Amino acid sequence: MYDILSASGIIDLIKQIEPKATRLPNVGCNYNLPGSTTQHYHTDYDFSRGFMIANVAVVDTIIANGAMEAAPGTHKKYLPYWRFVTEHAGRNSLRVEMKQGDVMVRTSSMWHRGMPNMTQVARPMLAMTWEDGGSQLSDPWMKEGGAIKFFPNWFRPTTVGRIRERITVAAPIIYSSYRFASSLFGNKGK
Ligand SMILES: O=C(O)CCC(=O)C(=O)O
Ligand SMILES: [Fe+2]
Repeated sequence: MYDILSASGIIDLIKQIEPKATRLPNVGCNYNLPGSTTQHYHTDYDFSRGFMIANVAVVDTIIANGAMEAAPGTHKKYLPYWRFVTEHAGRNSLRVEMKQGDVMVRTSSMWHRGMPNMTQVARPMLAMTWEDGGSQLSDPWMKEGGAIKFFPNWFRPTTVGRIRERITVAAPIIYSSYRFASSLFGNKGK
């Protein structure tokens, strides 16, 4: 996949937009499971350390299997969550549907959220990411010895993490309120 992105000029495009993306990317996948629920709006990293992302649709990605919702333009200035909410920065948000093989090039600083997968089949989406310039490994594909490894996403698979996740799914407003309040004091922009 990297070779294809390279041959089609997409890696060059990413380096042109973000010259700090000098190394090979970290390689991962967003695996949207059946029965998932709407994620909270977020950015993927601290604003001051924003990095480039190439998401490749490995299957057709539509509303039904959880095409991401993105808020265009929200990467341009640092927005704590409370500002994102009070400035209605997500008002022009759109669902990014992709055909198999489509590539979405974005910055980690653009606000977005994963959406419910209402189908019976998991929806993978490849993610090549250039955190702090790219992977520290000479061969990023040999991470975990080249094996596939599943990682939890936002909530930890511990008792406390599971309780937090259940509360968020049942009453998202509780988690949003917590994030709104903590963003008044923090300065990370996630
Ligand atoms: O899987 C997706 O569509 C997006 C998920 C996402 O934004 C995340 O986990 O950070
Ligand atoms: Fe994300």
